[in-house]
Amino acid sequence: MTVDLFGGYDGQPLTLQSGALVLPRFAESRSAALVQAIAAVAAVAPFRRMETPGGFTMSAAMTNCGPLGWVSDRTGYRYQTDDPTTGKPWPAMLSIMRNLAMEAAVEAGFPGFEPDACLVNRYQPGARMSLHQDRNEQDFSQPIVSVSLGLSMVFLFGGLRRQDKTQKITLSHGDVVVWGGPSRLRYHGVLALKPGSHPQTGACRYNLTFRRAG
Ligand code: MD3
Ligand code: FE
Repeated sequence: MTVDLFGGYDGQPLTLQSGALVLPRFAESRSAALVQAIAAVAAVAPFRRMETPGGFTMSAAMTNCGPLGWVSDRTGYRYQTDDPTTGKPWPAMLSIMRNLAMEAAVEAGFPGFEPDACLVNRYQPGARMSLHQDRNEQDFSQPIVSVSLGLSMVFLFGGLRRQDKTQKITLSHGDVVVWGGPSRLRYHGVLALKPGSHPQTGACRYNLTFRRAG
């Protein structure tokens, strides 16, 4: 896709591996509104650092919006309709978020994608995410769409086994990636965020991941 001068998106899609498509700066023209939407979500469902089943506290802070939200605690990983911190349903997925995810999925050849969960990760300096698979969702034929905002971070993209070789990719403000097909279950993670400052997000990076969880 090419959009006019003011639409913003000018990057050429880049295939990392079969099913994994980077849309450089696809979200850039909407980034200020997306950062505002994150603040609105966090005003209802605050960012929190979740505990893992193994008893560690994750270094990234998280919240969710949409009908389902991803949670982790000592009993495991799952999606649920209510925020365990507030006892209330997760806030709605704002249309600016959902529309972006659906448009990116169309670009990548997944026209039926209708996300029911948006996990919002917030990384401050030193925060990271170790190599893992996303497999708490019901239907692996549906992709995951990720949106990076703020500071850049080095992303690790591996194979279907934890020990497979990983590829390093820098993901920057406004970049969108669609992870589907044969890449849907690849291992992935992010290296520790380096200190810095971004005009829209300050000292952090946000990552939105849109999922069809239920
Ligand atoms: C590849 N988040 O929330 S986004 C996660 O930057 C997660 O916050 C990272 O991994 C972040 O689960 C990476 C990129 C991403 C998301 C989901 C994937 C890559 C993926 C699912 C399958 C394969
Ligand atoms: Fe993941």
